Amino acid sequence: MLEIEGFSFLGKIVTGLSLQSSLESVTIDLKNNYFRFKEELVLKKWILFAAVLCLVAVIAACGSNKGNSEPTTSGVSEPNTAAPEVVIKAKSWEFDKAEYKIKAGEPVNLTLESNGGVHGIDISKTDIKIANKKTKAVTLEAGVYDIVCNVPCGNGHAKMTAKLVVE
Ligand SMILES: [Cu+2]
Repeated sequence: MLEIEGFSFLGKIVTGLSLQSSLESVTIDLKNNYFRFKEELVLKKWILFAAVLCLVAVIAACGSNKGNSEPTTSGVSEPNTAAPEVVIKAKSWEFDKAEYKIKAGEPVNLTLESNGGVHGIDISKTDIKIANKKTKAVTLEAGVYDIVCNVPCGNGHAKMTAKLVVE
């Protein structure tokens, strides 16, 4: 009896030990897995980080490319002999056309001729101003701009507007 009990006691110890060792191995396994999991997570974070960096670089590159490929924005310079000329005729209180058309991204000599009254023009969305009997070479991006008289010229001054269609 005693011996059997001893055996069973031993057996319990043995079982307990093997249980403990198997628990240990499970713990170690879990630990290893946990660390592996953690490593993977760190690796994934780095991959994600690298991917985001690449994306940012690509977007930045696209942005700067776009900036470079765009035609020179609203440039104004002295008359360019090679450029076509568009004459805007003004009188009190109207321009000779409701709409003037020019090409986008290419210099055009814009001339203001006032016949009757003193007028000048501002081109909206730009800082281009042309005084009477003056010519300026302008290069504009596609769009519709307003031409307005910039000289207080009397009753109809506010009505002196026209469109500059750049396409
Ligand atoms: Cu005016």
